[in-house]
Amino acid sequence: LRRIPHPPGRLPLLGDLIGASPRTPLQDSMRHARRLGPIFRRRAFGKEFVFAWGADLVTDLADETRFTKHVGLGIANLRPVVGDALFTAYGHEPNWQLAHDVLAPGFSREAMAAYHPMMLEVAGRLTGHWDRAAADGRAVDVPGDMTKLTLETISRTGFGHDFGSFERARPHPFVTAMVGTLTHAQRLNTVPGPAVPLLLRQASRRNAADIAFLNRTVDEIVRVRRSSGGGEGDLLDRMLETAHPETGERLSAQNVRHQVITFLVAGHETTSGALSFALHYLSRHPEAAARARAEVDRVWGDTESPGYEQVARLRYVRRVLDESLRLWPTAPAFAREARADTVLAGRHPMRRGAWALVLAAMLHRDPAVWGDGADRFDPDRFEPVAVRARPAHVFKPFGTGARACIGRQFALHEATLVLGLLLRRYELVPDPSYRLTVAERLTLMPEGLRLHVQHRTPPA
Ligand code: MNH
Repeated sequence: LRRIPHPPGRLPLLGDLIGASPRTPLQDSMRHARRLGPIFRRRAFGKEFVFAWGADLVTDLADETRFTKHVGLGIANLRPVVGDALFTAYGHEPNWQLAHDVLAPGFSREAMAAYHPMMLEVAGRLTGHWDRAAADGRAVDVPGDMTKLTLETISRTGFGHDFGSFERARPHPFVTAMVGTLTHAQRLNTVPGPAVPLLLRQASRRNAADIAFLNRTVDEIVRVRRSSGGGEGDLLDRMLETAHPETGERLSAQNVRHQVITFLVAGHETTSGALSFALHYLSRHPEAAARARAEVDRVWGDTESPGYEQVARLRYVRRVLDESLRLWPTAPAFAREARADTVLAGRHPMRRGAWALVLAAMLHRDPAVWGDGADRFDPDRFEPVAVRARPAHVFKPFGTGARACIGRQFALHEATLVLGLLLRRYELVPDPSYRLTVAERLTLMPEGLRLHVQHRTPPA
């Protein structure tokens, strides 16, 4: 790793990552950030990592002419799982542009409107499940249930596959294997490379088994689709059948496998966390929940199934979601590297290929932008006037530039729809003794969050 030179004394050099908690690297970094300021370094295993979160620094790093996505750390650790699929591809790999161009139409407005009925159907499974919990007076497992919901949503809309998550008492083995590989990728960052075979031998073996399971699951999904002669134009059809509009090139079988795993994982884990944090905040902020509920009642009336257009009109619900993603961006960091020798924010020289990790979770709390009460939940920060008054690059839950999230609209539509449905149907009763604890496995999740749900009106 090349260094960012710095004025002496301005960037304190920290000790090791060893001794830091391997289970919460992001929250560790947030603590350091608060102490050390908008740019800082940490050393680990003779390597040095630069972290940036000040709004002016991130604004500069968002300049696509000088910086681009860096594939490193946790993302590079996922290459054995998903190779050069969209999320993990190096910028120079031809499969990035190919897959991006072939798959982007799968996230157009029209495509999204076509997924909507399926999203509603999956949400119906969730409310069925919560209705039973409400009837029995049982608390619901929020992250567990949101993960079932978002996995079913992406697998059915994207791949025509039903994991049967709501019919299972335990998570589907695909989820267990996925969590295993994510956790492993994160842990690899906390062990020096040469020591991996020694320290993580068993873990590596388990990881290999997890990868094999993911592959088998996906191969079966592809086999079923091929034997059925094609679906109705979902993501899997695009992957299998669509040629690049200009070059006529197609994704290879191995690349399709990697893309399917990527979309199943990227397409549900982060959305599940976003929904879970939003439900936590709604349960703790009855005034926000009341405003959101009033909006749902006004916009949806008592239609059984709100239409595609009626979801985008839930402006306040969307602000609740944005505010939750501000406080806990469920993909909490992304890395940017210099395309050529440059000077970051006019102060820090960077060589070509040098990179910095952007801590979105801290950018979203920079007091220079968000004020002193930046740790407070307040959806009004996302009122249009307030958004217009802020600089462009201070809210980055979906990353930035060409490599920003391809599934952003999908996630926002799904999450807004589900929050609307849940708010309309239930009162969310928090457990007063619950203290928000954030679990990390590359993505963030409120650990152990349970809520009691009660019907707002007696079910018909
Ligand atoms: Mn998503 C990239 C956050 C939902 C598929 N996603 C990214 C990045 C962030 C991100 C941040 C950029 C990472 C980087 O720069 O290294 N994504 C989210 C969040 C949600 C989310 C916070 C939900 C909330 N993502 C989704 C959904 C899908 C998806 C839903 C698919 C249906 N995301 C992707 C893919 C990429 C990506 C694919 C890689 C895009 C690329 O590099 O071209």
